[in-house]
Amino acid sequence: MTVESTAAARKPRRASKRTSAAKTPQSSEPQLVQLLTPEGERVEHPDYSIDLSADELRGLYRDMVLTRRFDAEATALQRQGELGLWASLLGQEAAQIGSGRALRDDDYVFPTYREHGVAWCRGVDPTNLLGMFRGVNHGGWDPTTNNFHLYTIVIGSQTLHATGYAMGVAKDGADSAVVAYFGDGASSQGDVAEAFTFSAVYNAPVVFFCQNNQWAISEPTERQTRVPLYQRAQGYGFPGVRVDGNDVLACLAVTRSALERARRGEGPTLVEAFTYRMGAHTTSDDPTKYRADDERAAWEAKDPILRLRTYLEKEKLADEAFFTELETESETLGKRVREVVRAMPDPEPISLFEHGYADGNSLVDEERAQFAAYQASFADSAEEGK
Ligand SMILES: Cc1ncc(C[n+]2csc(CCOP(=O)(O)OP(=O)(O)O)c2C)c(N)n1
Ligand SMILES: [Mg+2]
Repeated sequence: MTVESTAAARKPRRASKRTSAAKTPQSSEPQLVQLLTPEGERVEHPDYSIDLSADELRGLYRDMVLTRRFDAEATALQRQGELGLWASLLGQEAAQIGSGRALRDDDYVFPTYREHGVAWCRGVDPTNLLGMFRGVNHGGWDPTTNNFHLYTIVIGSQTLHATGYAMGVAKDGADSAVVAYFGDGASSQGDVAEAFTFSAVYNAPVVFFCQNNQWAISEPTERQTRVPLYQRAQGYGFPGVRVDGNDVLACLAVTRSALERARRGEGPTLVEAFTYRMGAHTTSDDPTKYRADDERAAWEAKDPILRLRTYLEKEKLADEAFFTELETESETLGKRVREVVRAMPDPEPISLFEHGYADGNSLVDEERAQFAAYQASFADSAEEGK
């Protein structure tokens, strides 16, 4: 590092309201892998090709629309007090559906807290995602049913879980692969660096899928890295690729290729899906405090759903009836989500102690007993007050 760059790195700089014109390493270079432009034009890439039927293309569109509809419903439910918190995926549908649809059933996924589109692809009922955000359970689904691990909030830790799991897959001699999802902010965590090292030296069949949505709460990506994120992989000895994260076709093709590489025993790949968090970090966040409106407007022009719709319409791969039926299906989904969430019963407080250990634990048993006594003490005092 030069003296100048060290000084620049140390110089305190508040994350100012960034405009779309801001010069960052990410915006100036390099080329993204792209198969569908923001204008809905199909383009070819020398290393990644894809040939999908009209049915498959409509399927990807449907996945993205329904995921966005579910996400909007969850945000509304939080605003109505039905959920404690919600982390929206708005804008990241292509990154999640493209990568999610590249997976085989026997592959295993380690998500963050924002992977609602991937959960959809894994066949997790969307209503199951909401229990944790309503505060009625610690997860809401059995990870072994859909090979989709529970949401992980401790930033970056799931990359280590994924690496360990992938090392186990390799030892079992299976040809399935593992995907670890994480964000641009998570890329600064020590856990991610350790996961990169271990997966590389053990040649683990894992794909690191980083959704660079430009922000880690209020910190822009230029506070996470001096080089484009995908280039980090080079230092660990495995390939990295940057894909247009708003292009569902490119995300599918690139993830498929990385998964195949992992299955062939050639080790990890880092995929950087270059995308944008259109909404707030969570419903507790107010992005108007730290980012400029024109930035969001610039990304709206690259909307992942709109560009596929333009392509489908232009190529006459979907007719009006398809879009109308999908709208009806979306509304039915929204209604079902609302009804199921509102009917979720409050748990017994003592159930807090469940699921920590598969075979029980004496300390947890002791804590459970203490808590039971504490609860009983309320009943006693109510009795005494009579
Ligand atoms: C170890 C740890 N440190 C800090 C936090 C608080 N935190 C929650 S989300 C977040 C930002 C993560 O940003 P990024 O990895 O870019 O993912 P995104 O939320 O943008 O999808 C932080 C710092 C946490 N949950 N865990
Ligand atoms: Mg981020």
